[in-house]
Amino acid sequence: MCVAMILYSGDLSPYSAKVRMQIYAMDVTDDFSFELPLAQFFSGRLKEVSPIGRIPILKTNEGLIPESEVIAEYIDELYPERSLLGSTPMERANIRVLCRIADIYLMDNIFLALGQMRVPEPNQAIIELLTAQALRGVTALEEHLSEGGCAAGGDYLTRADCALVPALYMCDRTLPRLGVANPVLGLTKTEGYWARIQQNEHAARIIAEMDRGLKARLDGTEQQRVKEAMEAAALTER
Ligand SMILES: N[C@@H](CCC(=O)N[C@@H](CS)C(=O)NCC(=O)O)C(=O)O
Repeated sequence: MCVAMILYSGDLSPYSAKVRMQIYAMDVTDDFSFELPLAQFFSGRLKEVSPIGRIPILKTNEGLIPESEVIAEYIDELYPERSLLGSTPMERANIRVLCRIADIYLMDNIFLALGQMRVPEPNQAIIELLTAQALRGVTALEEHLSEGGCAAGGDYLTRADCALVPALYMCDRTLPRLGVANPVLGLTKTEGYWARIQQNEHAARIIAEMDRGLKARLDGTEQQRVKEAMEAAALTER
């Protein structure tokens, strides 16, 4: 299978990082290119590309696919011999539960809470409501994670690892920026898993990309690139 697909994706976007890790782990990177339409993304005009207006978005020769979990399923189905979804119905159910914990209970809540860092007067009640939900998600993760090995057990990566690496990155490096300590600390299985999975080459690659994105956001490089992209877009629109 050789299809030229474009993944609209950002370094720091956890939902994008999840899909990139899957592509790296399935060893199908040559079939994809990775881009971010900076001017559209940062001016809230990504809806011109896809109605949901959020990354990741996968552009295939059949059309556009939004939503990281739907893209992940699509990629798994494109390369069934390399699928990262387990081999029995119960394994697949377990992997999907871990993916949902990562997405819905961790990433969604932390990502929404982060929005308060961009407003002039952050609302502490909103931050507390959302981070409490993330903490509850981590407690559930502790129960669902496998003891040792990868997230769903064994030594092989699954989509659960691809979703959990960016989610746990946010717990580790993002939540503290909101004044909340990493909730994973002290949870035996989750803390051990996070230490272990960072040694995996695909996880390490994603973490390095997210670090690069965080650095660019904090040191002003990202803002400068966005400004240049906006100026270039304004020139072509004239
Ligand atoms: N449920 C979506 C969430 C995607 C999402 O929120 N992406 C963020 C970047 S991490 C985004 O594009 N935000 C732009 C916005 O909120 O306007 C998915 O799983 O793909």
